[in-house]
Amino acid sequence: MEPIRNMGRKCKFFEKCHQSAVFRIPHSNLALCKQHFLENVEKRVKKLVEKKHMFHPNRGEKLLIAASGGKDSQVLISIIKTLYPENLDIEALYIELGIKSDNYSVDSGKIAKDWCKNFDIPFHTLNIKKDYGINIDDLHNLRELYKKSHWQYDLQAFRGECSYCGSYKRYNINKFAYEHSFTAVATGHNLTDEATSLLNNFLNQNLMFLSRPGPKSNSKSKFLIPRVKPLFFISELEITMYAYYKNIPYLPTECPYARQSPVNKLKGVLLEIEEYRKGNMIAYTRGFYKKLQPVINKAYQSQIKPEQSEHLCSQCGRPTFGKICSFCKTQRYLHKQFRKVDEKLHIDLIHHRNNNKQNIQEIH
Ligand code: Q46
Ligand code: ZN
Ligand code: ZN
Repeated sequence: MEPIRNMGRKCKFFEKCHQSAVFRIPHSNLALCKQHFLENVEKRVKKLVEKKHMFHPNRGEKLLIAASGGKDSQVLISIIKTLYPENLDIEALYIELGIKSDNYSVDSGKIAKDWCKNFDIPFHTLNIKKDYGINIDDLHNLRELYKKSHWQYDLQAFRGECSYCGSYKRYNINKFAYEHSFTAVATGHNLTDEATSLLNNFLNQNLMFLSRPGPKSNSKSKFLIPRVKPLFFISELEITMYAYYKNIPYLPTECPYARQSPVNKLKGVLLEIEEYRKGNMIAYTRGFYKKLQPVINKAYQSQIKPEQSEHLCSQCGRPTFGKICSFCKTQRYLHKQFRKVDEKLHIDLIHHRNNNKQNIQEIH
């Protein structure tokens, strides 16, 4: 979708509307006025929710929304409450990541909380520093220390703040949803994010990620609560404009670590392609999930050996293919790294000598 520069154009909504058009949807080349643009976005979200059976009102289902204070989750909350004002039990979970730069975590938590309060949505917060002794700033400080200390091996093994952050969020949102009997978890992932991660997975030839279904997860494990992405086919620009026209508050500042993420550069490439191939992003994402994903999924499933079938992690009790799940493995590894820094350089980056001693002992 692109903003229309020539404001003299009329809305093309079934030729019935005589308002000035404000946007053109690239894949249908439809120019729409503000009201019909908002309705168009809501209609497309509703269609996907129903087609994929993401959640249903009046069936006693409990939906957990992953709230971040960013535009995607703020718009998601607004659209869901517009489409399903009642008869759907909704709560929100905010993960406090401990990002201090620009007051990022504090401000985003406040915006998310206020927005939920506006709709009477119960709001929960989970603080990763309290639960695991590490937050995202600690991880960033660890990376900076690797650089200064010329610990090349450790620096190369460091996956990046966003990768660790994503795993904290995924693991904890699912754990919370399971422990509190939610029937689905909704996240604000948009088309631009999805197309970008698709391209990234192509380039990395990551069969496991490429085999995953798009807008709704399909795990058969009772421990994994279905994850749904109602904004899957709504672009980032559409979401920004939806927020603008509906006066939806969101944190305008970007997370300081987003800029360093290599995936962010791929997003720039896709947006450039979109400039000269209008509608490319949605066509390529739709096409992939319709034609290629089923083939890749079949090929990937045939590679899984019987002994890789699902067990429960010996440490946290969550489902895993090994003895210990990847989240617990990562926790062990990270705590080991922080201890190494402490022992070699006498720098107690996460204060684990005092505050988190019990947590560390549990992990080791
Ligand atoms: S919050 Fe976390 Fe994002 Fe910040 S560290 Fe990266 S993943 S950019 S959505
Ligand atoms: Zn119109
Ligand atoms: Zn585990």
